[in-house]
Amino acid sequence: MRFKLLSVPACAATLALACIGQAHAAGPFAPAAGKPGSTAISKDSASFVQWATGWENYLPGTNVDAQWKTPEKALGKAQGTSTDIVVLGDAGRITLTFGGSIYNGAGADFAVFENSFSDTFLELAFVEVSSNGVDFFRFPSYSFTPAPVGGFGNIDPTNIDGLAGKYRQGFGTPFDLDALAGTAGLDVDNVRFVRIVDIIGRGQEFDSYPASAGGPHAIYDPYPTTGSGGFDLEAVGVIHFAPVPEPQTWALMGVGLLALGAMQRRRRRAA
Ligand SMILES: [Ca+2]
Ligand SMILES: [Ca+2]
Repeated sequence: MRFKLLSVPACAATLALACIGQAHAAGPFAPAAGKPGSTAISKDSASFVQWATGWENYLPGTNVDAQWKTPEKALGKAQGTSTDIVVLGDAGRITLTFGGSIYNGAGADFAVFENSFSDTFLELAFVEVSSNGVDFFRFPSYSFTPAPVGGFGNIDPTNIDGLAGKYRQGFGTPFDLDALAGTAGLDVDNVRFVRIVDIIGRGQEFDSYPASAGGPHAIYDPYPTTGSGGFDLEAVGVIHFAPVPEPQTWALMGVGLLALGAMQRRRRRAA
């Protein structure tokens, strides 16, 4: 389950049962894939009806070797492997498109797949969405990891919410557009762009934890990493999808209609 913002500071009280139930968990959020209460969604889930079909504005950050800079690897179904990825690098980013719109149905609307080989070596990224391709809006996120973790460090997924990279390869981190409902400039029933923004993770990016409760928190993830530094994007799967014809499809249809009209005019003249 996904904890609401107001529930977070109340972990000791209203969530006491949940906390006791996860005696070894450090944080209040959903645990690793396969554990009770996890929000991870398998790449093979029937809930996925579409995968990313296009990309734009791939802007890799530092610490990425050339072999990992193939943005097409983020398209199509998640493979659950370590190598079917485009690497964002430190502070890198990419925008994905879907041949239609993601809409805000019940529960999670899409999920982001990373290639982590374990439940705790987690490289994180912000997730942003846009209806018009210009104005992007970031999902609220929470990071309770208390201190920097080093290049081969581990973080506990129960300390992470609202960030891509929470789960190991083969399992998507879900995002529910409901979290952004009412945002001026965003139509949550017509999201056509998803942008993934790497978090460097040495403490200069911050979560959405409210100042009134002592936030925001610095976000930590394994740093430094090299070669395939930063977020490794494998796929984005869509759960609530409305296909719309791409501009080139409309153009083809227009050409077809014109040709049809010309044929009919020729037939009428011949008759
Ligand atoms: Ca939703
Ligand atoms: Ca990072």
